[in-house]
Amino acid sequence: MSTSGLKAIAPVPTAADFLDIVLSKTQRKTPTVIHKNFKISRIRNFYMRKVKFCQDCFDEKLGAILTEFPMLDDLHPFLSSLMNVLYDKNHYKLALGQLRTARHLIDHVAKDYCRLLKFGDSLYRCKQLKKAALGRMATIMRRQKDPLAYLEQVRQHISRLPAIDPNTRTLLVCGYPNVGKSSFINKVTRADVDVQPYAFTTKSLFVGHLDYKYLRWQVIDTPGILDHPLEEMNTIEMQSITAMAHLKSAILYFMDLSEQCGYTVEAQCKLFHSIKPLFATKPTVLVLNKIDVMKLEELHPDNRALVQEIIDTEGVICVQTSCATEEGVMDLKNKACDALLAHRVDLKMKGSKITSVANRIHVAQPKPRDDVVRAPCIPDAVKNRKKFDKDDPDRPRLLRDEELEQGTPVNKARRGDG
Ligand SMILES: Nc1nc2c(ncn2[C@@H]2O[C@H](COP(=O)(O)OP(=O)(O)OP(=O)(O)O)[C@@H](O)[C@H]2O)c(=O)[nH]1
Ligand SMILES: [Mg+2]
Repeated sequence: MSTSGLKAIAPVPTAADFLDIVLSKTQRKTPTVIHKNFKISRIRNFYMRKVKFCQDCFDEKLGAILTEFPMLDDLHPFLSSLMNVLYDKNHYKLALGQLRTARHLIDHVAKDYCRLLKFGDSLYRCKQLKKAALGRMATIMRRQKDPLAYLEQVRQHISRLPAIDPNTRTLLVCGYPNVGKSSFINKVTRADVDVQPYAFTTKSLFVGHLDYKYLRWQVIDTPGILDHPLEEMNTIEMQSITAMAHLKSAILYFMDLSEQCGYTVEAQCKLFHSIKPLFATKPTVLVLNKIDVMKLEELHPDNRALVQEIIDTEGVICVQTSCATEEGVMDLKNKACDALLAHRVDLKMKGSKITSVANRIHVAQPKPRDDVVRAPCIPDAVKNRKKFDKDDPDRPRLLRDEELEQGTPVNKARRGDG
């Protein structure tokens, strides 16, 4: 199914369906024959059993929902942050909280009425008590209409989320709208993201995969973002920000120097500086796209200085590409992957794991124990050995020499069958 860490969730019924299911199950699965001449203890038990069974059903079904929907705090920071952006953390927690309360209330109703049923003195009284108990449980459940409907919407949306694995090697493609981000991911992966000549074509995260150095890489296409404060960003832009902030990845910041995208080079440079803090510790590639239209060298000097300033930033790699002619596209892929690999090795060298490995390695370095010179000893026989030289008259004769003189293979001649 979808995102690793977000497992498939069973459909959430509406409040009305929920009630129907539980009440009809109670009716089907509990005894139906009762008579007023039965012993009163039997009558009481008959109704108590119905109340208890009904409560168990509610408990089980609500419990299933509560365990299936993930607790945001247990998820990978990227996933919990993405869920917050898409579904609003407070709303989500509130909905689950309401169901938890409902389960609790239903439990209490059942307990209260079972206690009353113990003192029921006639079939009629007991039946009335059972009816009241089920009625009150139903009322509680009917009030869960909104949280149930909301959770069902969330569930459907989660099932359509792209399968992003927050723990694998990732290239994250970002930048202003309309600069060619989706065109790139379509070129290097088998993803088929919509490409259109207008801004905000991509409205959610997309994922594609590629192979490089026998490893599997995930490439994430993000919606374009504009340069404005975080508070003013909409849900579409916030998905990009979330990915940049929480995914360990290489950042591919796309720019369109031709300004065909509808945004100035200056604005695109400003956005880079604004969002830079989000990926300060990640390998960053500045991608100058659409070089079939405009190259860095052809740019107006003012703009060029702005771009150069980014290129000169420490740790930024610059690649010029064109998704139209495919020039530089593979180069970009390779450089980005290599940068991320190098970065991951760096991290491992700094991490705590390296010390536990280093502890098990001992490099011996011999120290001189006295001043005696211990020269290497080479036997005379070895020293006096002469290098084989074909033209040396004193060299040992070989079988091959005999062969050449006689004109027949020596072995055959000796055997006499030549
Ligand atoms: N000339 C030229 N046009 C390109 C190049 N790359 C992309 N385009 C065009 O630019 C337009 C936008 O491309 P997209 O890939 O949709 O851009 P995007 O960055 O994904 O845009 P959003 O999804 O809106 O953020 C399309 O019309 C592409 O054909 C390029 O290298 N050269
Ligand atoms: Mg796009």
